[in-house]
Amino acid sequence: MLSYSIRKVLITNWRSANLGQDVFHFGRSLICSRCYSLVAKHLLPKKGKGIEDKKSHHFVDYLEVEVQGGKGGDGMLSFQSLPKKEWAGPDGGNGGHGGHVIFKASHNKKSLNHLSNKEMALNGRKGLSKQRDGKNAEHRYIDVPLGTVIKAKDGQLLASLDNDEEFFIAARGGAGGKGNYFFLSNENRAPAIAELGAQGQCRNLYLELKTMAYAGLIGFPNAGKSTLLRAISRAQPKVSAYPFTTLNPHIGMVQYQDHEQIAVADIPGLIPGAHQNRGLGISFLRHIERCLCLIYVIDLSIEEPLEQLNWLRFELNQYQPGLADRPNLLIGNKIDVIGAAEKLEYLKQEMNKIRSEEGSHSLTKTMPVLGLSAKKFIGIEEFIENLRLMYDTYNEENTLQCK
Ligand SMILES: Nc1nc2c(ncn2[C@@H]2O[C@H](COP(=O)(O)OP(=O)(O)O)[C@@H](O)[C@H]2O)c(=O)[nH]1
Ligand SMILES: [Mg+2]
Repeated sequence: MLSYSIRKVLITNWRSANLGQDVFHFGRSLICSRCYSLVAKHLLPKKGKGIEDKKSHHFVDYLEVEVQGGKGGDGMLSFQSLPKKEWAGPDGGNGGHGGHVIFKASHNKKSLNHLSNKEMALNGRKGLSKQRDGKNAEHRYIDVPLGTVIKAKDGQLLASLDNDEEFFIAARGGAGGKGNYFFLSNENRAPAIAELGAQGQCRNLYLELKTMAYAGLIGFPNAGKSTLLRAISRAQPKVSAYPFTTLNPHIGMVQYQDHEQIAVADIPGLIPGAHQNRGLGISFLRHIERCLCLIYVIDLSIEEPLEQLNWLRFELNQYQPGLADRPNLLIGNKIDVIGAAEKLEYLKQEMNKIRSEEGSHSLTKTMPVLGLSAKKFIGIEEFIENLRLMYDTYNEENTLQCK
């Protein structure tokens, strides 16, 4: 594990370096050429994966939920009768209040998978005779990830839960009804009325995550995004030789020796014309918007990989100007295929031209363009190490900006 100061030196060196000059490989390790220290090594997934693909859970970062507060308990209508006092007066207790539905931010949650389309709180209990009030229902707390944004049906922003334990009352429970003892007065010594409990609030809300993952795998169908995510993490997106095998985003966690974890998302559905809602639609571009950095995955087995890169960048920029220039890493996948190495060289030159243009993120200017084979595990380690370097540099830059 690297100490903070060594890491800082390493990051500064790497940032100021020209392509690949300040980090080199010694055996299977990435070494900084100035301080000769190791970059934190990753931990490839060791535990066996499930046999069935069906078992994999896709990642939910946008959800419509109907929230319903609990109903208040009804008030009791009752009159007391004692052995020597037959008309002892009213004694109906009040009903208990219904529970609220409350969204609470928690660092333990990473996705909205656990939420269902309807979330309800419990009802309050009825009032009883002998002036016994019904029990209030417990509030229903639902944990959501940090950075969850809650919006109303018309798009109005209701809450943004950014800190641990922050909460938002999504639906209020109904108040309990009053029992007839409550209505006892000098004017009315035997009130024969009791209230019903109020209905809980019911509304439709939209929940979305501000940040879905640190890095998103961006590429056209069949580029090998899902294969790559399977190779670097324990996530199990479906892999097949036909387009649209993966229909939902999947998230994998890449783990490192120093306990750092980087979330990487496999985002399917990007095709030419996606920004005009073609294919699986514009919603997939919205997923990309929620990634802090991009990993372009280009298929080196096709005739014109450069064209694929240009299309990808065009689609992203059409959806949101500047999106394609977020900090990024370029990957040429399927390097095992004949003729792929030459295409990769060409791609490197073109990418360097794009990156030298103004507007590109400074972070990516020194990032190498990597060739790998996700299927045959060639170049995976180097990719994971570069991912970590990008992550560290990104954090460093952001802390500097905050100061
Ligand atoms: N030869 C070769 N084939 C690959 C490689 N990576 C993925 N594939 C194949 O490409 C096809 C599409 O892969 P998939 O991961 O589903 O692509 P996705 O649509 O981008 O998620 C599958 O048949 C994979 O086996 C690779 O590195 N080399
Ligand atoms: Mg896929």
